[in-house]
Amino acid sequence: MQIEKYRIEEFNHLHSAAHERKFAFAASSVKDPESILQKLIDFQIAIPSWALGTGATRFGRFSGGGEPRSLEEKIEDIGLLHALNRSSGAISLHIPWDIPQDYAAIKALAAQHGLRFDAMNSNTFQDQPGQAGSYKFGSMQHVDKSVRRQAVEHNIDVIKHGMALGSNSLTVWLADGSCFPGQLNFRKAFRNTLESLEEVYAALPENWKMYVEYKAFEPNFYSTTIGDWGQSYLLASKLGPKAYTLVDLGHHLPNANIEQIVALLLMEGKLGGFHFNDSKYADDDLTTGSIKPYQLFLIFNELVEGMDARGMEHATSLGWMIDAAHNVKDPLEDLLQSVEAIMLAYTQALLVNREGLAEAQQENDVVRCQEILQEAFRTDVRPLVAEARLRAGGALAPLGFYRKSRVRDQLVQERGLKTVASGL
Ligand SMILES: [Mn+2]
Repeated sequence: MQIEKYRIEEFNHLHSAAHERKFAFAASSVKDPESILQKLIDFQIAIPSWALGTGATRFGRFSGGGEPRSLEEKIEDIGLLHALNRSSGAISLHIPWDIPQDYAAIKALAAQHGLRFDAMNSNTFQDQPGQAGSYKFGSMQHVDKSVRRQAVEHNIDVIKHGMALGSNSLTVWLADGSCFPGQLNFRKAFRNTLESLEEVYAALPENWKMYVEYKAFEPNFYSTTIGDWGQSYLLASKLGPKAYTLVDLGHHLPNANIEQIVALLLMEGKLGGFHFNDSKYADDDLTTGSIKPYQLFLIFNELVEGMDARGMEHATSLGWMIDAAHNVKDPLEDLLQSVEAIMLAYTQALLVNREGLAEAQQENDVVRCQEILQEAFRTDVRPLVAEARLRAGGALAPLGFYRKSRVRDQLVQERGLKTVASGL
């Protein structure tokens, strides 16, 4: 389905008086609202193709109706999101779940919805039908060279799919590790992984980036071969200038100071991109901003400060992606909430009084430091985000529009009630 522009305009018209009042107030209390609005209009977050169906736990999956049954329908779903919020203008594909049959047709469909192809994701954490070697004991770390070779070739394949679609980055997340002490020689596993990644790196086109994602644990529970930002940073540094660390918010041990990790990686020019989600315990893949919105703000605070210090473009110099999928929400509503939370945290970070903060830090005025950060965090920036969306042609309230126009009911009518999104 497509959402006609006039329906969004009608909806916005109904809400415009209330919005204008709120926006006038919000704009009057911030410095240079026009430049903030432009930054918000430019900022786009890639939607992962695997987040459009209801996610699952190890215990069960409760599929909703009207889920996308093909890559084409996944692109249509992201098109719906982007039509409503104008901030979801990219898709991150997972191979082999989303191998296009016809590149030109898929590119044309994406372009029709205003979407570009963000990072491509490889998969060596599952065995695929007909595959020669098994990843049961790892992929790029594997003791058997032929399994490592298979993993390398798969990643090179993913790069080729990405080149055909106009993507320019590859995200590598490895489930490699061990479940029991003694199972693995850590040094050999790391060296094998480096050697495998070097072969993939050598196949990267000139303008491509490689993101090396880390994760503390799961599916392996004793050791993970790329388990933290140090291991990822080490690999990215050894690989070369096209390799970067990717930070997934859910991939840390409890209470890790993610904002500090972000600040240091940025300082070293090795932060590549993000997988946004939220969590209470570990890799819970919950809606971004649903549990720890202050942490999300603190991360954006470091991002804005660090990118400005290096003269980086906020919108384009890092990869911004969501990586979440869970069991109980309509996936499209969940993604609308996630994108909104990211935009709010970004806006609040833009409001931080940088000079005041630097001065207070210099004077060890701890109280003032906290006041400055929380002044920005507690500002209601929703009217600013809504205004940016309005100017970009989106809906003043994307979730409100989605529910009022019964988008999910229409998707169920089109696709059926018993659908299971392909892939995850
Ligand atoms: Mn991730």
